Amino acid sequence: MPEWIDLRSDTVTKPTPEMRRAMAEAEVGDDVYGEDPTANRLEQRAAEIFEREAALFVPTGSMGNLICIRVHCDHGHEVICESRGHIFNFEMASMTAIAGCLPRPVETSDGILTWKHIEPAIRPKVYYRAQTGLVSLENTHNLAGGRVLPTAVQEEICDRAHERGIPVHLDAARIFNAATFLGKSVADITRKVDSIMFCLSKGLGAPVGSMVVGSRAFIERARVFRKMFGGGMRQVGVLAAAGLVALEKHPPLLACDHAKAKRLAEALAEIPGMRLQAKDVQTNILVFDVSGTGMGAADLSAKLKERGVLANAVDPKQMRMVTHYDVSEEEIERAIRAVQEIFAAARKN
Ligand code: TLP
Repeated sequence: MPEWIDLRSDTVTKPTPEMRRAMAEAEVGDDVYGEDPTANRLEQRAAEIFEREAALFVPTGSMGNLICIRVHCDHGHEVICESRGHIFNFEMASMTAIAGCLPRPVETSDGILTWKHIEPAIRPKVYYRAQTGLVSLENTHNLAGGRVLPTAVQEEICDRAHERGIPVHLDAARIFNAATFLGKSVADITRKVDSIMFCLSKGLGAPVGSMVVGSRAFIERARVFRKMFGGGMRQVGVLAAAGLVALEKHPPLLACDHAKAKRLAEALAEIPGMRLQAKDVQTNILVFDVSGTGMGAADLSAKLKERGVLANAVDPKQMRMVTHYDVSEEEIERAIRAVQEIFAAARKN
């Protein structure tokens, strides 16, 4: 296999030697009986770090989000989310197919849902209208280019939604990236939401796994639905051990990923027709419109692949590039040169 420079996602990160060692040496037990000491330790540490009562290890972020939706909502409830949100676009319509809920997507210009967007989408409390069961937020917002949800905006949403008896879930897949950008703790930036799902297997680098965090009562119910959805795992400590290394050691590394994304954005922004502002890049994701260059996103993706760089088109016009610890600064420079060469060649033709 050639050595790819893989900018498709931070999900591609491989476990570090320290993670592999921890996995090999993990103490394990049957977690369905609550007897896996490593999984229990990971759950306890996640709860402590988020300053909540309890946490639950789940196989994927998608299952974590689905579990939270199912705990909060009944069949027939509506879930308000941002129209480019992951739960609406990339989770196999599971909130409908499995949790029996109807997504109520709301469009924003920049991915940042505010109470002004949400309030008109709430259903009136009359028996002949489906009821709003949940507001689901995303921080950082993946398809909005890793954008960080300002804490004050999120807290206002929580206060207003709670006044109406509506809970708020946070798809916090990349919450450590948001915390790094804001220079705050993850506990401080998630204080008012009712449930949190964050991923160990993205920028934090664990091979598998996400966490659901919330009150003890919430997590007890989440454990029931995890089992119902087929996610009750047995000697899962081998995975939790890598998750513990990710959680304890990797958050400080994310600032480096952000610097690499900024550098990439600055260089790409110089290419004529590329719609991208380096100042808008806050974390480790770039989503940018290439159509002004005269080249489609799929075409650029294919040309990059010929030069050893992997990056996905998210639609005919937009590309996504994601930085992570398995792409070095030197590889970022090589990726930049590849893009520059592609456009220089295109201009000659
Ligand atoms: N995102 C993946 C793809 O599914 C798009 C990626 O490469 O970015 N919430 C958010 C905000 C996510 O970005 C993702 C994964 C998930 C949830 C789901 O996590 P997994 O992949 O563990 O189910």
